[in-house]
Amino acid sequence: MNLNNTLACPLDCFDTCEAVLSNGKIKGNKEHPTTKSKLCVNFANLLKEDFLEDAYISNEKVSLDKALQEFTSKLKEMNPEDTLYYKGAGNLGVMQNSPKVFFNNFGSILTKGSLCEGAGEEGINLGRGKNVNPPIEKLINSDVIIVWGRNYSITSPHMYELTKDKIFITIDPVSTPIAKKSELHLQINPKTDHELALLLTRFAYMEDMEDKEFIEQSNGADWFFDLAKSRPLVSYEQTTGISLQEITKLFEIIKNKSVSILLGIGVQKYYEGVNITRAIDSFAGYIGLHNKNVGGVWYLSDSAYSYEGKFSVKGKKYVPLPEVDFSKYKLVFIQGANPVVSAPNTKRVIEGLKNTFVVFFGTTFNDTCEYADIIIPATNFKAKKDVRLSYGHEYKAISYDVEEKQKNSISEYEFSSYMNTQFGFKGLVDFEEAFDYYTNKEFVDDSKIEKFEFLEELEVENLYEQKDEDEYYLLFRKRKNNLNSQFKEDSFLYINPDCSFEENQEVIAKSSYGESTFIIKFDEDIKKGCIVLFAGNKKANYLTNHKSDELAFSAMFQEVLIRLELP
Ligand SMILES: Nc1nc2c(c(=O)[nH]1)N[C@H]1C(S)=C(S)[C@@H](COP(=O)(O)OP(=O)(O)OC[C@H]3O[C@@H](n4cnc5c(=O)[nH]c(N)nc54)[C@H](O)[C@@H]3O)O[C@H]1N2
Ligand SMILES: Nc1nc2c(c(=O)[nH]1)N[C@H]1C(S)=C(S)[C@@H](COP(=O)(O)OP(=O)(O)OC[C@H]3O[C@@H](n4cnc5c(=O)[nH]c(N)nc54)[C@H](O)[C@@H]3O)O[C@H]1N2
Ligand code: SF4
Ligand SMILES: [Mo]
Repeated sequence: MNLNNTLACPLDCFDTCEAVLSNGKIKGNKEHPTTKSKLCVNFANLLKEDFLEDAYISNEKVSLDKALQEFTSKLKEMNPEDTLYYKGAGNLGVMQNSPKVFFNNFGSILTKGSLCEGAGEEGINLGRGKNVNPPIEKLINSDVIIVWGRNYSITSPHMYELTKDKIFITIDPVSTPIAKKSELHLQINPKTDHELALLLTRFAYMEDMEDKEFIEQSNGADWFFDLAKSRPLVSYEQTTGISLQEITKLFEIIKNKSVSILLGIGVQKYYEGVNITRAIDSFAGYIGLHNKNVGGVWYLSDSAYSYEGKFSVKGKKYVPLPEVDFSKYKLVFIQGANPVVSAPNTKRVIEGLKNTFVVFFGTTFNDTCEYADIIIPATNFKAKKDVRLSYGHEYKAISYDVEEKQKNSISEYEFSSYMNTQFGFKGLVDFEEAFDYYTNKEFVDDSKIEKFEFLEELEVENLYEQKDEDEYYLLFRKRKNNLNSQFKEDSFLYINPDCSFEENQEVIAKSSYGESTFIIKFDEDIKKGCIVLFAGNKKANYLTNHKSDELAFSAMFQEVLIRLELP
């Protein structure tokens, strides 16, 4: 294999596929351990993407140099504290982190927390002391895979391909494609996963399935078990929507089997998302899934855990990402993000962007560009070298520049170097040094948990207690044909046909944060009482809350109830 013709898929996705350019064609690299087969629709869409070829100042096309000069002089007028650096997940290559070094040198406000996996990550951290997945071999070798709040076959199709012959159990309010392939589907009520984890823990005890050795070496298992004992078993049936017969069936399936849990972001998009996730990981600890030769729990792991951060900074001031109020700054720099669609509380986001000077740095003209005063085109992934680490498994993907960059574009690294020079700041770590480091650093298995800390206290404000009969839970899912707000979105509102509305009818959806109109589509796979919107739906976030969760500065897109009305 020619070593310098691979391409890493830059998209925010568990699989972190590697492509290869051969005979002028870009296709999946069969030699990459997790990619193997062909790439997905989103990658195909990315190859066809209309990348920005011009810079803009106040909607006028200008050269890249002009835009950079304008930005530099604008920034020179600013008090650093009045500027914000906002980075999204448009490209997950490690070099994307280089602009943060410049903005930190300058003294801009940075963001902390996440719109994505943050609450769950903190839940895992609090139990394990880190968020590292076991090697994927342990997943491939397990007998049973419990898919918990994750749309497994859609959001990680290549990982799924490696494990498709397993016995699956799915825990999800929606009958997802993986739920349909499962031996057992627990169609749980939203935001009751912590209760299910406690119920399962009770059953595990009754079935003599606790891992005494692991419990002995950990802290707090007694407290955790007390939490599980604190309610009568049958009371969980009503709240979780899952019968004790179904739980019995689950234990029949996993008894004497090696078990893995694939945890997704569905369980943690709530105010108490940290502790809900921690309850699940504690159940896993209780039955001994951690630190074994086979099986374990996989979440969206900290992909850079064992790496030195070549571009890491210690900022002076951070704001929580979901809560960003753009209007508070005189200038905001938005890189690789589309907050007009992806951030919570769209009305607030748009008002904020209208009241500040917006600089957008990205590859495409997205919804956020409508509010940009300066647009700086970023070089597309085929024309810049980078390395992608994976949050799904331990294999990385390497990208070489196999194409000329689009005109008037600049890579993130070049941009940062340019800006550092303009301001006389010290340079970045050498590009080739960073690239070689990330490319060549060998995998070390850091997943062993030294001392597990079980969840000892749990207080959750239950949505089911707040919900009126005519209100709906709001669920979000990722979709096969788009990647968050990238590529063509699906703007319908999906609901179980057993409702008082008609298909194709227009409805106004209202929450306490805002409202928006949608066209209804029926879907029997959705649990009654829930509505589903796909991530990337341009109107979705008119309904969502911009406050952070309890502990992790993470967004809580599903901490909301919806009323539907006719216009
Ligand atoms: N094709 C495609 N792939 C993607 C993406 C994409 O947009 N498109 N996005 C990427 C990104 S950014 C991420 S973060 C990952 C996310 O990957 P996943 O974690 O698989 O994300 P979702 O599709 O949101 O799946 C969440 C699942 O949780 C369910 N769910 C919702 N609420 C609850 C609940 O309260 N309890 C339980 N048990 N389940 C619940 C939903 O019905 C849904 O099936 O996927 C990545 N991969
Ligand atoms: N309601 C609701 N909202 C959600 C979600 C949900 O499930 N429901 N999911 C959340 C999740 S999990 C995530 S991860 C976020 C994602 O939200 P964002 O981080 O905003 O990501 P995208 O919407 O994919 O927008 C990425 C943009 O990055 C730009 N881009 C692409 N490649 C490059 C590049 O190489 N360089 C630069 N500079 N720019 C590039 C493109 O212009 C693209 O428009 O959305 C969150 N928002
Ligand atoms: S499955 Fe994910 S990583 Fe692989 S090509 Fe598609 S978007 Fe990229
Ligand atoms: Mo995400």
